[in-house]
Amino acid sequence: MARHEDGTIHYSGSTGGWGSVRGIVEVFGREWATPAALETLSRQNKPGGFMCVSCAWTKPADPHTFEFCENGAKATLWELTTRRCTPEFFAQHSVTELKGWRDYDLEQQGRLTHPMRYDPATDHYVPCSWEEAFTAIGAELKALDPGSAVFYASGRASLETSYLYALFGRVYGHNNLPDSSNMCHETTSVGLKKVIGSPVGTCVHSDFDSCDAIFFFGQNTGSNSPRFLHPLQEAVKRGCRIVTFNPVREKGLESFINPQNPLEMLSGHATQISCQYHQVKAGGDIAALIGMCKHVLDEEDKRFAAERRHVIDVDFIAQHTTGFDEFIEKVRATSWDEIEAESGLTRAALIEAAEVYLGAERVIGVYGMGLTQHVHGSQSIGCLVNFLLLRGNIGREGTGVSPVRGHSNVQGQRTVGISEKPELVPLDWIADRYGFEPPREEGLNTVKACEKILSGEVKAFIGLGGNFVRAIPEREQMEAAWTKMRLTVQIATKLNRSHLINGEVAYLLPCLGRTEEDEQATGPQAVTMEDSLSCIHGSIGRRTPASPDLLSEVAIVAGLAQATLPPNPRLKWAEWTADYGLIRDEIAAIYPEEFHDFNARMFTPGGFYRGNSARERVWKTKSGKADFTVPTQLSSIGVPDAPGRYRLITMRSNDQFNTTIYGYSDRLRGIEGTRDVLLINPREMERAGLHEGQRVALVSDAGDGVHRRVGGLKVLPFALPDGCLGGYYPECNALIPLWYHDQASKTPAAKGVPVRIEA
Ligand SMILES: Nc1nc2c(c(=O)[nH]1)N[C@H]1C(S)=C(S)[C@@H](COP(=O)(O)OP(=O)(O)OC[C@H]3O[C@@H](n4cnc5c(=O)[nH]c(N)nc54)[C@H](O)[C@@H]3O)O[C@H]1N2
Ligand SMILES: Nc1nc2c(c(=O)[nH]1)N[C@H]1C(S)=C(S)[C@@H](COP(=O)(O)OP(=O)(O)OC[C@H]3O[C@@H](n4cnc5c(=O)[nH]c(N)nc54)[C@H](O)[C@@H]3O)O[C@H]1N2
Ligand SMILES: [Mo]
Repeated sequence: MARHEDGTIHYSGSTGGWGSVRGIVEVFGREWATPAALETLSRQNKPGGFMCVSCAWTKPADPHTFEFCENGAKATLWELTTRRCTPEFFAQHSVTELKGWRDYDLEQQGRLTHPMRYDPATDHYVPCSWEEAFTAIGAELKALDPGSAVFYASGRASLETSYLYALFGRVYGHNNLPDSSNMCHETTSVGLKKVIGSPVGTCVHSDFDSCDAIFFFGQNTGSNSPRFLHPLQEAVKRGCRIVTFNPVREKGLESFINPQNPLEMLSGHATQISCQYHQVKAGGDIAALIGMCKHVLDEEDKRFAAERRHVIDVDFIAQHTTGFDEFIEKVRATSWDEIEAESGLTRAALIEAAEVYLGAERVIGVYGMGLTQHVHGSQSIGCLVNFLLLRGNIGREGTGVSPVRGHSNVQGQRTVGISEKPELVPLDWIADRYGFEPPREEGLNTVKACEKILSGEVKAFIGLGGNFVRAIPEREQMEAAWTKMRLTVQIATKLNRSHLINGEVAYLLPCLGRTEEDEQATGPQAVTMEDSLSCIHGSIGRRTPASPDLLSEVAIVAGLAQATLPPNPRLKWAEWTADYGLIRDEIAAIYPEEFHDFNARMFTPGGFYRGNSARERVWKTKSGKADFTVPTQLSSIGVPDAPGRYRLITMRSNDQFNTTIYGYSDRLRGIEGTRDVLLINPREMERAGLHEGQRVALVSDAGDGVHRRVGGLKVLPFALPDGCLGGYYPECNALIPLWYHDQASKTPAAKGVPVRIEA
């Protein structure tokens, strides 16, 4: 374990490099290097190959020999594992027993092989036929009020599956279609849409080839979208400057050795990624952005007075924006003292950052969960947009705002209708095409679904992938309420905790993974997904399925729909299952602008771009312009500071994909062997009277009187700003109140959770 001078731990290597290769070997041993696995990996993220099941970063038209990263390889190998979780396994272990297992050990059992039904008499899962499962689930759904059922999607399933899933929900009679996006970039879908009229980022791949500066807020590229390090490295090499705001010094944003480059690997020569790294306080981004805007406006005043020259883009502001005057009034009225206190950064540091901005013709703003998972996350996004608008940095080549999405098709699921917000879906067209009246009232998002599960109003839950119970806040209350539901159905590849917290009637339906051959009546099928930069890619699995008893996600959704809905000749569930090209025709008919000639274009190298109005400076906002917005406060934290109260950041390690824990090595942060840790800086340790290695508990300090606690955490000195703590997601989710979420979008505020330490 490497140490800084002050005793804080860190990783002394670079991101990428040999460490990333060792990372794969450590998790998969020799299993990873079999010819079949290597063959599969060599087709990852390439035209004609399959699209990675890990992150949503874009897949270039000219891929590397191995267009994958350490974590993409782990995700693929995780699906390719030779281990199987069979009916015999379930016969040996009761559900109650399995509830005591770690998340890691549950998924270690390997791929699910048979459809299973929960048998309450024995407390075991028992095998059943697909026919039996569909019929029973259909009968349950038919007996319920459709408004009391929730159809969740986790962001991985293809556009084809997602389209059918949303259609199934609407014909059945609800818009209760929450998505993992509700815990993730919903803040973007709502916050960015409000100010620039686009719910997704405006950048395309070539923007990263021509930008002069990138401002990075709360996105951990090295662990969560490592392939993005390649364009970043290339950008730095041609002189682009990267300025990072993150409470944690994430290794990937510091330095990178490209594992695909033999010279770099042998020489150990790393590229320094960020030229400035600002350890902003958790929730301090609004203040940091206002500080930088303040310096830009000061310079505008100075240089205009001295040289009659503008540093802000006055023409763009006049022609394309609203709200500028109110915004600058707010900026001028905000003192540097307040900015320093709320951001935890000095005026000098913020001026240094703003100088990079002023020196750059073309600037991109990148962000991730560090902005979205806060109570005032939408306002942080608004402020990032304010900052970019000042110099016309949206809607020009080499500029833009670029949220980095999570799951490999999470953005696409929203594009093709998985949404609880009816106004985002062309319901009239759907009504017309299929001859039914779709529900028009707003459906339940994740937080609202949880509220109604707690109150008993939601009686059925279907999960298209994911591990909902583990991913949401308020773990204890939610787990208790979950078992009161009448019906729970989980469509999954591997066993996880959500499968063990089941309703009265419960089914576990195992599906094909994306790497596997999907053979249907008309032959092998391909599927499609949309990446973070709005490009659509075809994907073909070629591996032999993990078990002959698996069905594809399309077949499962269609099977459930057929068993539930009255016959309607326009809903061709069987034909669609036989030929996914017909589903793509349906998508093209409902979304012609984005998906015309879908079948012909799906294998375009690099994907086909579905377009973005804001990129063209067409603003689909209420005002018809891009809106400057005035934040209502400088901190994005939802409860005021108090003595002994800390802001807990729930983090992902380099050895996990969301709730899937690959192993216990967070190599890039130097944390090894355990995830039960509390990260805290040495000054705060001293103030709190803690010593390294001591076991402590975190308790909720949200002021609502509810007792929430996570114990057994080992104190580790770590370079964090004062007042901030670090812990892992999902272990710390029990500490997040359900009501603690972004004000505009209800995205749980997992990055600024109010807690106290109990020694
Ligand atoms: N290997 C791997 N890849 C993944 C995932 C995974 O779990 N593992 N998950 C996928 C999913 S679904 C998603 S959404 C993405 C998530 O990818 P990211 O958006 O990177 O999400 P996180 O790792 O949760 O946290 C992001 C960063 O925000 C920083 N941060 C915390 N609070 C603040 C703050 O107040 N301000 C600022 N500026 N920064 C802050 C944290 O230190 C961290 O570096 O990754 C996707 N890719
Ligand atoms: N505290 C805290 N909480 C968070 C976050 C945080 O940063 N902090 N992040 C939030 C975010 S960004 C997200 S996206 C959510 C994630 O929430 P989810 O998307 O619900 O969770 P995952 O862990 O991605 O789901 C993993 C499971 O998906 C199943 N699976 C894997 N591949 C497939 C497949 O191809 N098909 C099907 N049907 N199933 C499959 C496997 O059974 C696996 O166990 O968590 C959120 N919760
Ligand atoms: Mo996510």
